Amino acid sequence: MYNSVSLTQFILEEQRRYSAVSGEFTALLNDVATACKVISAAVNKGALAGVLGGAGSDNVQGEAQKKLDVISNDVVIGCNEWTGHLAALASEEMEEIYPIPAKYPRGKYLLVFDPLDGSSNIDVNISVGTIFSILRCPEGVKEPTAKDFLQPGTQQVCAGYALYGPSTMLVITTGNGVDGFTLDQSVGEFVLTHPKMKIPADTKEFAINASNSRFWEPPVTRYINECLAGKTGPRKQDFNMRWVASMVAEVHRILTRGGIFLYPRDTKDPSKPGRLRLMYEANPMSFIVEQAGGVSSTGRERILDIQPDNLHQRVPVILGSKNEVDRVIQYHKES
Ligand code: AFP
Repeated sequence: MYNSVSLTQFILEEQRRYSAVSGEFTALLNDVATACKVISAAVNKGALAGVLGGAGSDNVQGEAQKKLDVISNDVVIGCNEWTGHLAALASEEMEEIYPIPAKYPRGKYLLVFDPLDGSSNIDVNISVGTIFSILRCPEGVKEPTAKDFLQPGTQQVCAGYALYGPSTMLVITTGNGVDGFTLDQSVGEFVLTHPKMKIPADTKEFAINASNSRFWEPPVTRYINECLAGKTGPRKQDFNMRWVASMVAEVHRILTRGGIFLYPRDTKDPSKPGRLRLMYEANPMSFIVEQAGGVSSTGRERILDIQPDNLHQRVPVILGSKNEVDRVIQYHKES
């Protein structure tokens, strides 16, 4: 007998424990998990399925799309548009929202997602992932528009990511802690392997794209310089640096063993207040990080409190182990 706790069993039991979680939500989460399994299979086949390389198009951010960006976007839509649980979807890869077509029933939830985060890593066979956030469609809205998605991160019903690494994992929160599931390829089920993930408050590991250092603001330069000074500096301890260029992989490492991740505000492109997108990168990851005991901030404010004004808006992100993120926030205050 298979006696591990599957994702389906886990969310059904959560649903029974917390009446706020409806059967419709449980079914939606299962549909999202199915999409992640399909994407995982495509990522895993790689060159064998001819899915590597560019798609020959740009997304709304002006970034060159990879074939797998486009495939993953289609998979998430394909697994969710007919189920009756969603009113609309929005994605990094689509300029406009995708209302559920009239031929299908519309549900009460909105799904925002980055179908394949870190996709510059695909062709070099390094971990990538899918990030998602589930919101409620505002009461009484029959024809959702982009405005209905513009809810602060505190309103998220659920957030999660799938990590396509040496193993495929799904990590989710519905506001009752963070739980991690590993895909058992032999039976096609996500199995609970990392219950109640917690981020240690202290860390000696930081992640930042140091090639941007000349564009950083003084509080970030101060923090990183102190880390680099190691034992001989004011922190009196050595630090280690990591940069995967895949936020899913960085956040997963931090959930597993602690750390701090920074994509801070910089002066590289004055039109962009940060690199990462609020609705489908920063918000879901901040919900997860906070639920695991960590902190997530722009340096000036809590990310989950930001009132979005645009579906594709960018924000600075500093998240991870509480004591380190609090220190960076303090440096911003002192600056
Ligand atoms: P994509 O989703 O467009 O691949 O971007 C990945 C990402 O948003 C995030 O996952 C990384 O932390 C960051 O970009 C990497 O940025 P650099 O190119 O500056 O390393």
